Amino acid sequence: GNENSGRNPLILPEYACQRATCLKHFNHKFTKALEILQKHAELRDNERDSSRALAFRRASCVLKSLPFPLTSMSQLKNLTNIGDHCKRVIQEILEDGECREVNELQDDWFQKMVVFTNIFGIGSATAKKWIEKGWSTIKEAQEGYISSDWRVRWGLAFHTDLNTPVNLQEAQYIQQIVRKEAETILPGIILQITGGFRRGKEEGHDVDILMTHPEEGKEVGLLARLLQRLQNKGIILCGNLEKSTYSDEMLTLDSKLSAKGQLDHFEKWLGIIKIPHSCSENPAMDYSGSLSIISSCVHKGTGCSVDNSTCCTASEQPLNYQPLNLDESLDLESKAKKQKLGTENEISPMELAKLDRNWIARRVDLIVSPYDQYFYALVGWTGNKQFNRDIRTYAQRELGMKLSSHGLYDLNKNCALPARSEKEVFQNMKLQYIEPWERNC
Ligand code: DGT
Ligand code: MG
Repeated sequence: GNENSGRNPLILPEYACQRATCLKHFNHKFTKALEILQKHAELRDNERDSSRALAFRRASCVLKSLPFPLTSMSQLKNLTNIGDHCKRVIQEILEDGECREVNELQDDWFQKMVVFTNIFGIGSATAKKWIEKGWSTIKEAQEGYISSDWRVRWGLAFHTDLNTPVNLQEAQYIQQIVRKEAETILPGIILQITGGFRRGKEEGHDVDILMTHPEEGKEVGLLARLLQRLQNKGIILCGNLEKSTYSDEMLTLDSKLSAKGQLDHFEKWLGIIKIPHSCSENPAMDYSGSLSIISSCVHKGTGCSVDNSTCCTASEQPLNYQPLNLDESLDLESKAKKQKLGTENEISPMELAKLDRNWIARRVDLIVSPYDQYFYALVGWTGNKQFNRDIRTYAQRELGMKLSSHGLYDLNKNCALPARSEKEVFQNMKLQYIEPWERNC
């Protein structure tokens, strides 16, 4: 073949959305180090650090795409996105097998920050305050911190559960429960696991499920009804239903949807559910019986619950999901009565976590998209985050288009570009199709 391509396989396209980046690659030694630098910069959390964090991530992403293990600095010559700082780190690892700066970064402060920011609902600002107070363990935070945020109350209480990675079988089990209930409410529904599992990861920190229906408008009201059913089954521990805030002008205007932002305006539920311990042994089995047994106690949040509007454990906000039809309203009424009777049994998340139990708490995100936005939503919710950043930047800089999870807008021609498949999303941006498992930047 072409002499140049044989000898010089080192020219990679600039954007990650133009090349494959897989979970398995040849340069973990280097990418792990660069990602520690990235993480450290993220945790310090100021403006200068966040652009440094991105630079480390971009360099790491390039090395993940290399089709061979890096053995000499000269191999980096034609590669973009690898700055001087990254080069120094790579060189040191090539020479000494490790990098002193990276080793020294992983100090006490870093370790504590990682532990604390891994708690659901805790960001680097709170984590820093805890460290300033002299806290270094989850236990200290559990005993000393009173939060008005339901995520933090449950995140602290169920820290052990939520920090045990979700495996593929658990993800499939959760998908199966959600699918069964969703199909009962809305036959013909399309439902897809997205996030890391769709990219081929075997473990994750949560399960992301995206839903739509091919008939426009049918998806409206689905999520509230679905949550009501899941709640009646006793599966839901807590969560927050966000209404859709989308309107068409957001395709062009909204900075929340920019290359930097990962946010969107879909109706979604972020929460915690419980699944049987045993489900990863046999995900095909129907555990609905055992789940209703598990669900027989009612839970109550701890701390000052000033954010009732966003909290929805069975006892904190029994009427959160506003069912649409009469049947379910009746159902709700009897449920509310039952809950009144059961108030003596209410226990806090912390007490609930300490019970001898046959279930484990899992983080779940449920997202509903209208069908005409679905394939853009699918790309956005498959990620990963760095892939999203890159493909959005590419669209903006190279095409003058605005990409988000809601669609693609051509800023020159002033029109939206619809897509009826994920492949069309890529075609619309003049990109070769990149498979989900090649989006692990
Ligand atoms: P994991 O769960 O640790 O295995 O990692 P991922 O890659 O599944 O990350 P996750 O669960 O935080 O989010 C799934 C993907 O969805 C992620 O690649 C970026 C995207 N994403 C996360 N949150 C939002 C959001 O609020 N809006 C949009 N459009 N995308 C989001
Ligand atoms: Mg995920």
